[in-house]
Amino acid sequence: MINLKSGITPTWCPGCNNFLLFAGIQQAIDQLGIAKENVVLVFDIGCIGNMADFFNTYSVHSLHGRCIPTALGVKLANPKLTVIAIGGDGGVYGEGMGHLIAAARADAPITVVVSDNHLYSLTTGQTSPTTPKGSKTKSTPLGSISVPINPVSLLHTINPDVMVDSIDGRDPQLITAKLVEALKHPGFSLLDLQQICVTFGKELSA
Ligand SMILES: Cc1ncc(C[n+]2csc(CCOP(=O)(O)OP(=O)(O)O)c2C)c(N)n1
Ligand code: SF4
Ligand SMILES: [Mg+2]
Repeated sequence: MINLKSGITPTWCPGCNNFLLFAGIQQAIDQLGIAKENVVLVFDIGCIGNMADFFNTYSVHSLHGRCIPTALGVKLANPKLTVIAIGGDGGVYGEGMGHLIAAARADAPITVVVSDNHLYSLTTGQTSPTTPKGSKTKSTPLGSISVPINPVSLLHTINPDVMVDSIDGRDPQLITAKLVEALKHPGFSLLDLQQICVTFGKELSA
């Protein structure tokens, strides 16, 4: 199998679901036979963004909420590249929501992968756009008052042509299979991985 690891030991908490995504991205690239030099991974900020250090592919560790426009810039510069934007629910559905809508409207040919753990985890567990209503978090100690967004119905409303799926982010085989599907899709694709932050997610409502 192609070696895409930098050799730096991941700093995620033991049991963090991001380990599964890390393996899934490598397996999907390997299964598709994409040469390492033709892949660019663009990371957002957060626990998920720290994955930038653990790959030895061409990659960018961008700003919070800005993995999508950065990925689009890379794709525009060289359309032959396989460009994957990887971010969290806070980055993609919160600070980066405007960019997500613009990319979906344009059916931009990139793949976005969201580690959707329903929290701002790197900053120790504040509410995010997908936090279930009523959940007690560090920023909503009495329970979140907002309705969570549903990325699948939201994106299908914006553009029915985009490929969007929300799956169990704790199922390694499904992650790889769906990533392969998303990377084969010619237009915009988004894979939302439903995760649980094992450190800060214990009090989230079901
Ligand atoms: C522009 C900007 N705003 C805020 C922050 C602070 N910040 C760093 S990580 C983070 C939360 C990340 O949450 P998410 O995107 O869901 O990723 P996770 O840590 O859950 O993987 C925030 C608010 C920042 N680094 N940059
Ligand atoms: S705080 Fe949560 S999301 Fe961040 S590394 Fe730990 S388990 Fe993973
Ligand atoms: Mg998050």
